[in-house]
Amino acid sequence: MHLRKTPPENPTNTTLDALKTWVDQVAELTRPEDIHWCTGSDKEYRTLVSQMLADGTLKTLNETTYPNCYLHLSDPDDVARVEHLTFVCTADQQDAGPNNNWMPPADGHAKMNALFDGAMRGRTMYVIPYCMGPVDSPYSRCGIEITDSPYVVINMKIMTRMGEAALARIEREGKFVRGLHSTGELDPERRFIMHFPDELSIKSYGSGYGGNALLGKKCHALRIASYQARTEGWLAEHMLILGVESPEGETTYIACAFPSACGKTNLAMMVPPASQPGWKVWTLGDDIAWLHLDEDGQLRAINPESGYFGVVPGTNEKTNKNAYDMIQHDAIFTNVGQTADGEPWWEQKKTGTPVIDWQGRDYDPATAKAPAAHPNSRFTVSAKNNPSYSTLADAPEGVPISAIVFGGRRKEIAPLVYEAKDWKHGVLVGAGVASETTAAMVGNVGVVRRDPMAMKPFCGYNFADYWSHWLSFDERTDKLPKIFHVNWFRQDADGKFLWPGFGENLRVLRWIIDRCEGRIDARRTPIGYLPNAEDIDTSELDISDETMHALTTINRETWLEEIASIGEYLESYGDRLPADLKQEQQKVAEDLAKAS
Ligand code: GTP
Ligand code: SPV
Ligand code: MN
Repeated sequence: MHLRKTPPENPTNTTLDALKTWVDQVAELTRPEDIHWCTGSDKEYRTLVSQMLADGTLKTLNETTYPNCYLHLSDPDDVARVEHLTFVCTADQQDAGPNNNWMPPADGHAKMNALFDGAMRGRTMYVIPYCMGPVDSPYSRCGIEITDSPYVVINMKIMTRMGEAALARIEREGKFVRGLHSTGELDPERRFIMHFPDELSIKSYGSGYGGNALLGKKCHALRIASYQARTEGWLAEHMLILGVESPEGETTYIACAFPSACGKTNLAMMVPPASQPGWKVWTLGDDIAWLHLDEDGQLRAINPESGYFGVVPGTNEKTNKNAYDMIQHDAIFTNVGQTADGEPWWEQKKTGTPVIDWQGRDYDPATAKAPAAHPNSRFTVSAKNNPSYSTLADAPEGVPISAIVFGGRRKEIAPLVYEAKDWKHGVLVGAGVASETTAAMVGNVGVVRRDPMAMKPFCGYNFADYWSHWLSFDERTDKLPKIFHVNWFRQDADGKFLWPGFGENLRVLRWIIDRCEGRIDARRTPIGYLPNAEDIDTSELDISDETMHALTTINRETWLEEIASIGEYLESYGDRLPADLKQEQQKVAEDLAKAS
């Protein structure tokens, strides 16, 4: 039995009774020392940073070369998302589907409430009002995250529209997603990320890591939002949004879904190479897109986030100059190494030498067996730091999407780019996405698994119902975007990438735009339209005709196996699988069998 002290006075003057009551209930359960309602001000951010510098949660980096940059080192057992500990609690298990871990809502609450009982003793409880999307957009949705982690508060300040404006909207609307988070003991045995989509609520305990703890991001903006989006007729997707501006000044907006650590941030802010004069890329978002049909039947996208929580390793002036530049100031680094003069260091940084690793231990590159930065080390930075930031990222109406692009990390099989035959076939292309696993989640790295629409870890309901929802858009408008598939990660027998990637990916985006505009032909094959090799500009690239041939053709035998494997995967969804999707799969299988 706990000795129950009266919880602290809840200092809010919120006009919303439901909110005040919930905060009181959480304080009653978790027993914090203090309650702080976050205003979202810069002063509040600085005060929290000072406090964390004093208690060692944050460390200052070199103040001359990295002004206002801080380093946070996580518990070594808490550096990635934990899919095996992430649950969707719906009344009927079938609604969560085979793609989610499931628990009955009552059991989920009981389990989580036991963990939260007294969890905030001696700590401050922060109440964070946030808005996902521009505060004045009808497409945006709000939430409140209650947490005992000041690290979460400063990250939420960068990643979301956080504070008073969000609270005002919540009070006006009366509706908000309830997220409760505590870092707890950081014990992987006492860690769960639980979602209650019918109640629009989230409970997360035992992790301080990004996707597990910044509840506005994957928990709200994808799992809960995808569930809500289905009933409301829109889509919440794991997609970057970018604008490609041609030398003539025409901008085409594209949304791309790639699995975690498969190149969204890089593509979203790529710098066009010198060989592509006059082309510009504008970033709308790097991780999440909310897509709505407008009154004219045009699909429009907003980015619900306002910052980037990006993979650090691999970032340099050559691969991603915009990201490299934007993290030179006003950034939070999590789990990178450090140089002797207090600069952050990570693999492929190209400058400096690490002397301390991501666990704060002495590091000697000459003898080290492991990287200095954790492979999933991250930066948190405001989107406005990005030199290619598009001001339309704040537009309440979003941007019109001309192309949807799926992709994965595949050594073999998937060509550089192909186009789906139509929307229905495009849904099959998305459902069939497979990718090698990465360090963004706890578990083995490099194992190929199905990751439909890059949403395997994030779809808040049964994938079969999700595909039906995607298919239903075909009946609602005749202006749907074209759907494509790309693969930047094909390798040769020696494990060398066939395609240079990064900024050179613009060449592929140009092919996609040309196809959207009906400017070029392509080869119709059973899996979709493949480019004529000469239609992808390779000027000034050191790439052989044989390599381009390999990248733009398919092997019938391996594709027969691939489509059969996709068929088996779809079958695992049983009766709920939409018949149209099965038909699309069978059509591809038959056409491949007939092709010679
Ligand atoms: P999440 O934030 O986990 O959702 O990841 P993301 O999809 O935004 O991936 P990101 O852009 O951070 O890239 C992850 C890793 O892939 C980094 O180490 C990049 O350097 C590498 N990468 C990105 N684009 C390319 C590419 O075109 N080619 C190759 N070879 N590697 C790439
Ligand atoms: C991902 O894993 O897809 C990320 C990082 O974008 S996290 O916020 O941890 O989800
Ligand atoms: Mn992501």
